[in-house]
Amino acid sequence: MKKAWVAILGAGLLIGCAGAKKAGEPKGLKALCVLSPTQGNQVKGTVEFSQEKDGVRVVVMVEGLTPGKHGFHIHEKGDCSAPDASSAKGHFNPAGHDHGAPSSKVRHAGDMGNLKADSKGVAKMNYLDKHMVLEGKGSIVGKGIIVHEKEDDLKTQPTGNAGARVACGVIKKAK
Ligand SMILES: [Cu+2]
Ligand SMILES: [Zn+2]
Repeated sequence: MKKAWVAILGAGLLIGCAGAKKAGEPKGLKALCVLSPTQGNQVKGTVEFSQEKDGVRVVVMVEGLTPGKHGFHIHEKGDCSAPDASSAKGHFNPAGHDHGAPSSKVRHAGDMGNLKADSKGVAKMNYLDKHMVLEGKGSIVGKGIIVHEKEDDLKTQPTGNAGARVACGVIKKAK
């Protein structure tokens, strides 16, 4: 009897989700990523993405950093299972471009440049990204986000030479 109820509840939830998906307008798309520390680090935070008319608004809040700049990218795998987050693999690069700055015409879709931490180790960033998309081909949903130990020099291929990975998270679709 209990099993039957679970099955009915499960079917109801599935129908509910399918309905919600259909009703969503592209301009209302949002995604969220919670960043957790890799082994031996204390860096954590959140990244919110929301579709705007001219691009994707990226709002970041990270703490536990050393003061200064830290490379900040979307990586190709939404997999933070390795203690050093190497499981997230390389920069998300569906177009096969070179690494660059967020403002570059040619860059990886995942190149978000650097976070700049203040003397308390807190970094906040809010910018409009014209390369990333939240649905369809090249969508960032399901990909990983990495915060690095060092500054991204925005030039060195293919990583920006930003060093170790101090925090990792997976981008999930949000309502
Ligand atoms: Cu990276
Ligand atoms: Zn890159």
